[in-house]
Amino acid sequence: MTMTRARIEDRRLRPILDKVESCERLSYEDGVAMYRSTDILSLGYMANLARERRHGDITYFNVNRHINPTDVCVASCRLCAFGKRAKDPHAYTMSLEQVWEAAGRGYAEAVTEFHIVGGLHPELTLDWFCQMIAGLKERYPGVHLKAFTMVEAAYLAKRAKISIRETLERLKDAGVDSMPGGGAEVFSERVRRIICDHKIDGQEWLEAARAAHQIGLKSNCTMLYGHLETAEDAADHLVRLRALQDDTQGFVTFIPLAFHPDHTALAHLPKTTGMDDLKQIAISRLMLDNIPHIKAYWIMMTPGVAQIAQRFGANDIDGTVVEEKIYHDAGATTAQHMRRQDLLRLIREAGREPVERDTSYRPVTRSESAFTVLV
Ligand code: V47
Repeated sequence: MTMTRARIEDRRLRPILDKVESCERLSYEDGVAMYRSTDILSLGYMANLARERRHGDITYFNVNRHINPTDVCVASCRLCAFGKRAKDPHAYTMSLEQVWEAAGRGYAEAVTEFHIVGGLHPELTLDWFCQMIAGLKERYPGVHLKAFTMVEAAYLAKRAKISIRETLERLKDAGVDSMPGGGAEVFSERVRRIICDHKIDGQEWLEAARAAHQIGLKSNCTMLYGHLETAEDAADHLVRLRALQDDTQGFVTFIPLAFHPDHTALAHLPKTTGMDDLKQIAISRLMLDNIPHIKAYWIMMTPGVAQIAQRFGANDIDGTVVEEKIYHDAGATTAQHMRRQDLLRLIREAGREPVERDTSYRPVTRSESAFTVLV
């Protein structure tokens, strides 16, 4: 037995280490065993091995802006504190001009990506969204438009009475460059019935992602954890994402999202702990051997945990995230954006080399003068 193997405290992880060392794919059962384990250092060791094999010391970040054109939503998912009924006096819907104006507010020169998601609005049409996208492209031609979750696209398709593929083609023609990973939650039907019963089911989410990838739209993928899911549900979710990725190679980044219960109908549930968050990052890296990037989203796991995650399997920390709303409505106490210099410090102090990237993970080089606008 090698020294490393002997140091693996949880004996059930030893055969998993053998597989990781020989680059062998882990099984669903391995996933369940890892979720059941509390041997966080061994999980971290293995995940770091896989991470450094692929990415060395690099940690990616980007300079992005979130735009949420509306929080009006016909679904009332118990997991969500963001969506509002149209009648709610606190609900908002931006006009096209307001979206275009919000996109350019501050730091516009530096932003390389707009991350655009919102509620399932009962009246805004596919044409309206295509106009919104085309208007953004016209005004900010150099900015990558990462827009609409699979859930939003499926809803627009249903309302327009056309296929998901045609809907995605229309959005792509209007200027959508790729899609974010939200709305996947956890694929387990049992859990979905409780936390988001108004949403498309797991199979439909995967089929929408397949259609996006088939027409050349890359996307991210996510899993919402820390609510009612079991170890089996979580391992199943990762295995299903991995199977689709084998077919399409369309997923770029996986982002595990910690459930924030405040102001939701599940407010009685406890928040995730540091152990949950780091375990989730490590297991994602180990199970998703065909998805290149694993993101520790600092907004949801706090900058401190996202930093440590860079040694537990993550190779991305998200970005400056100007004006995040979805997590802050659910009680996130992190800032709504982070200064570039603070991101750089977090990454460097984790012993990693920061690389600013665009949405396609191409390095972004900036002149010194450009840094001054990135406070
Ligand atoms: O789809 C909603 C989740 C997602 C809550 O692709 C909640 O680069 C926790 O998908 N507690 C939106 N989570 C965020 C998202 C995302 C974030 C960062 C980067 C990318 C990317 C995607 O947030 C929703 C849902 O899964 N969510 N409410 C809540 N109370």
